[in-house]
Amino acid sequence: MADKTAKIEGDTTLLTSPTINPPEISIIVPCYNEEQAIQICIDKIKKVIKQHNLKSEVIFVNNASTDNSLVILEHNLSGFKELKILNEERRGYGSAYIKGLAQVQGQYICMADCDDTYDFGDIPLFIKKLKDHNGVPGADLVVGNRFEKKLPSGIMPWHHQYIGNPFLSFLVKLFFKVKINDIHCGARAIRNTALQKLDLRTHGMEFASEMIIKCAKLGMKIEEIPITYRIRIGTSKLNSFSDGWRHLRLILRYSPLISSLSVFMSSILGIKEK
Ligand SMILES: Nc1nc2c(ncn2[C@@H]2O[C@H](COP(=O)(O)OP(=O)(O)O)[C@@H](O)[C@H]2O)c(=O)[nH]1
Ligand SMILES: [Mg+2]
Repeated sequence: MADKTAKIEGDTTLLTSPTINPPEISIIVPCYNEEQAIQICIDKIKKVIKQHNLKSEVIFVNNASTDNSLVILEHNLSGFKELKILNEERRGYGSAYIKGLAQVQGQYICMADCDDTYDFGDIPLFIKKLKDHNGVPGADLVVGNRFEKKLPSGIMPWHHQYIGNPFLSFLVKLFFKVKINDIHCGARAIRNTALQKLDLRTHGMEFASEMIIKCAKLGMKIEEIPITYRIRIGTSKLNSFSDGWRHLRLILRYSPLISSLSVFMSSILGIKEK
């Protein structure tokens, strides 16, 4: 095990099997207490890599799990040469991604939850959308859309499916002129060159919105693809109200309407913009 361990900074240990250099694709998965689903996700990722001969690295960011997630991950190091494990002590979906995205080496980056809801078999579809075709540039960001295909009933709380998600997606479409219908979808892919321009900072679930909003504000090409969404294994880490509020607050903070209002109010009150 010792030769597979390299200290990289302060609180972080990077555990890795010998790397294949340089990967074209980075698959990154945040994980907080997902012991029931993690092995299934690992096996599905291995399968898609093998089937499509993907030149990839797979980064699991363990968010200080208190269950057996890390033990299961470490068991997989031998026999899975693409696997890397990062530990992030700071809790939060965004914290996990910020840690992982700082390490990616691939040209194309795929992201998905560690709960078996998303189909890792879709990775080649996401990559295809990112790549240029016959001189037509590919997308900078591709986001899955869970609502285009029929969802099994009860797959998510009704207030997420019919109120929270549509409302917040509507606001993002309205304010930032993006044609994305499922802004919270965790299955997405982004070009590394695009990622480098984003300076992503939020630590909670609102990270998902921040990525889309910043791409939109920079005029990047954003596309969506219909995906299959399955019933989650294990417990959801999403808190409807606090996470919903964090998304809304972020949308308002970046919205042109609110920033114009604050400039207007500042000018009325004689407050100088910094
Ligand atoms: N909420 C939360 N999720 C985390 C954290 N760290 C990693 N995650 C992972 O982020 C992903 C999204 O969370 P999930 O519970 O599936 O949210 P949902 O898909 O909106 O129900 C899962 O893979 C979690 O394991 C964390 O600190 N908080
Ligand atoms: Mg999930």
